[in-house]
Amino acid sequence: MEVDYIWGTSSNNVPVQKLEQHFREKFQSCQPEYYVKVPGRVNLIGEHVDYCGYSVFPMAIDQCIVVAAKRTNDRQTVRLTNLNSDRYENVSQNIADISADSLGKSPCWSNYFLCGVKGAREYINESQLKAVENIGFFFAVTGNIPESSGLSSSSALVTAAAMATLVGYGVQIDRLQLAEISAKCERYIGTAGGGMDQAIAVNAKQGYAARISFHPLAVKQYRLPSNTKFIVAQSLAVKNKAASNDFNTRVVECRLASQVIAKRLGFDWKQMTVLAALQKRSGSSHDQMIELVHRHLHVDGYTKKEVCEILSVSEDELNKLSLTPNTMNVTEFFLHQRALHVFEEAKRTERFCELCENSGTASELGRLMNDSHSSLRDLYQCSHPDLEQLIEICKRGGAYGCKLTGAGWGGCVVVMVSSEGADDFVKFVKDEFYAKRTTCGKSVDQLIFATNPSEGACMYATP
Ligand code: ADP
Ligand code: NG1
Ligand code: MG
Repeated sequence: MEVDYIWGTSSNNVPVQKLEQHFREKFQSCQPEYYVKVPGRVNLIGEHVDYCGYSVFPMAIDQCIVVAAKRTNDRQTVRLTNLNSDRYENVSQNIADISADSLGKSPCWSNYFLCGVKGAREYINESQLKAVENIGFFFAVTGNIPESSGLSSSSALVTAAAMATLVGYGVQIDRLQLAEISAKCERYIGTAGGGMDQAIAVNAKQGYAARISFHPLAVKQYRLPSNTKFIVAQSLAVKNKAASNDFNTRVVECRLASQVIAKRLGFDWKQMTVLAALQKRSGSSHDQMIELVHRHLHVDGYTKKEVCEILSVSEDELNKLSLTPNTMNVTEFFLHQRALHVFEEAKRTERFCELCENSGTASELGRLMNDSHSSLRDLYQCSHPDLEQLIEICKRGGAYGCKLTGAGWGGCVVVMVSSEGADDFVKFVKDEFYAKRTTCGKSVDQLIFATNPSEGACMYATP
């Protein structure tokens, strides 16, 4: 069938024919009307800074989520199925009843999808909503992005759902807007992400990595050094970001760091919800911000009581102004370490972009990736012992640079190697890391692979 032809048939691509067959089995022998495909991503540098307002530098990967879709007359009902039906249950949901409260209750797969459906509906205006009120959907989903591994399977799923819904409603949207609504609606699942994943998933261009900046969202495409390759390797430790408060604790620590420094500087601290806003308000360079961290934030953890005293607010006010529902019970906040990571990482990301623009060497770029990782491990404390072993092996294997990618606490590393040394490098890591572990039935080639910058989201209408 043509879809397979259009999207290629390499081992990295998803089984679209099987998806179509599954669609027909589940949905009364109907054929899909259209398909939407959204890729995962790997972030080369700029980790845990997007939600602070700083630029990031990701590229899309081949692995993706694919949704097969058809509009129905079944008034406002979404019927949702997954090719992997052992793992992901079928769901039938009235569209008008999707609420933020219900989505935030459980990070189950269908709730990620329904976040996207809700996001799409929030984007369209009253009269458009009226025009589509009799439309329901059949959706069948599959994907091959390793899950909960920092390659952004969640955002590919949410974005694909938003896009499939808008396509079905016949609503036009530009790519930057689609990225913004997808970032916003993924927050219904409970994670306070910054928008990198959805922005690259939608705006990636084959052959390019991208510098993504925020407020306003902007994307600039970059070629990567020609004599290098990027390898992605899984640590085999997984972490669902919405199932614990670790991710949101980091978001909140950065917010509190910004607000405490703002208060010390005599600014309106309630407005300073992200560190980049504080930097803009104070008109300082990255280095000057780093000095402010050393001057105004102590290294020991802050209790909630101490933060309240500094900001002169009650605990209830702090909950409302600065915390998320799942961080209100956190007892200790590490403001110095988190803010220091963010300002230094923002500076490294700028430098990485400059080097890419000005023929920087692979060693220079690799050093920045290594420094990023050390900071994520030591200041941001979001690594994992298994991932640290993998990093150590990658360094011994001759990497120019390597770091965890995505949120961390497990997941994947991204490694920069020389093009000619890539095969030997992969073999070395297979022997030293994967040969010594159980890989849960996964082929090693799925666990470590070279990746080229892929194209962003696309759709295909069946004839
Ligand atoms: P990631 O780093 O991959 O974005 P998250 O913890 O943010 O990890 O999200 C992972 C969740 O996304 C999974 O637990 C699952 O609910 C959902 N997901 C990812 N891929 C798929 C898929 N192919 N089918 C269904 N759900 C998926
Ligand atoms: P992953 O690990 O892919 O869920 C998360 C955030 C990003 C970014 C990175 C860390 C979401 C949807 N994604 O990615 O925005 O903050 O961590 O750089 O919250
Ligand atoms: Mg995610």
